[in-house]
Amino acid sequence: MKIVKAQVFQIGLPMKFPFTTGFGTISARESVIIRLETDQGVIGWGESAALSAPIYNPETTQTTIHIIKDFLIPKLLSRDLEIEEYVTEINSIRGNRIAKFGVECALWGIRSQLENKTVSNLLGAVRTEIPVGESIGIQKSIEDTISVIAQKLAEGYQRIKLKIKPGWDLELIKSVRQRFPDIVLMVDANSSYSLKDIELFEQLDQYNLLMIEQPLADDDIIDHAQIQKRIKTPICLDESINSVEDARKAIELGSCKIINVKPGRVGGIIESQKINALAKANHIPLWCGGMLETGIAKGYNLHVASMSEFTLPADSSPALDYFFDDIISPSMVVKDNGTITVPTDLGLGYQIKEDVLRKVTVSDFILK
Ligand code: OSB
Ligand code: MG
Repeated sequence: MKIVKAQVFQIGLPMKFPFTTGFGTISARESVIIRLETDQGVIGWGESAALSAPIYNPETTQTTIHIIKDFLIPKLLSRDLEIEEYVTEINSIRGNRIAKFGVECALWGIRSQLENKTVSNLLGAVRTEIPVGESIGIQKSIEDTISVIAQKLAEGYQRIKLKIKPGWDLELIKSVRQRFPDIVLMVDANSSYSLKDIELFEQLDQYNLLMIEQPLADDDIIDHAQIQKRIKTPICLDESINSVEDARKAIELGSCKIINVKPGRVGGIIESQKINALAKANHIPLWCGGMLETGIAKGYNLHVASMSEFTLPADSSPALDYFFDDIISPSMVVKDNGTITVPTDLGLGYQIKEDVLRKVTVSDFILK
């Protein structure tokens, strides 16, 4: 496919409520939307949804724009590359995986239309409905948390993930378990603890948690293995896994029993496919994470989550849960059975509401 035009939009979305985690609070969301066009006029959309500040991983809105504009798009323009060739080409660019993912998604959107198959089918989908869970940020009180949980269970979500940080952990989980003894419950620490906190994790081990996500440093796979040895609850890695190679090493070291695959964090759909194959060979369950993206990145995430090893509920709340505007149509819906249907249309699988995109665009540019 020959890309002859790229347009990049920096967008700003106010949030309905602030989202607080161990790394800080997100109260407005920036993101970067990519539109690629081929010489035949086929259009593909993608999204690079780094946070505004490098508090989750090292990328930011501005670094993704820089990398997309100065390194990724120039590799594509007016050449005739298949997605696999593009991915090989950009191997020489280190890191910056969320930036790479956004561009790769737009290429998959185009391939889907050229081959007349949904992205999910191109990936060898095994499921048409993705089970979903809700990720609940740090609230003002345990009582508030309990009422948000009750609301999300009523909306059909299959599992509840609570963000924890030092001082907002054991009491919280104890109270939530008393109130909801049987729900599928997990915690995400977003790297806010160290090995000195091992006793806390030993205590959390009694609450029948589905998993403990990323308790230790964002770049660690050594100390996590120490914790995993001491507890039955599976450790799940998020921030620490940036590639299939990271995943292989973490599995070999025993650093985790579950992996949260965020296709953006690992740098693309092809990398996610490789992690799916690795997980299959090693019997490691996967699930697709999210990071408050718009429906564009979340849409591709649904296609990724249709692959075989993504057996655990995804973080895939519809954008309208967090934002006042939705860029895609139709909006995603969580059905009563706690799933979201994988879109069956070609490309992203949803239409882009270009009027809404224009409304939320802060700046944009075109490369030809
Ligand atoms: O660690 O999973 C995370 C949001 C921003 C950054 C990191 C994370 C999150 C979430 C929200 O937990 C998940 C979602 O998009 O539903
Ligand atoms: Mg996480």
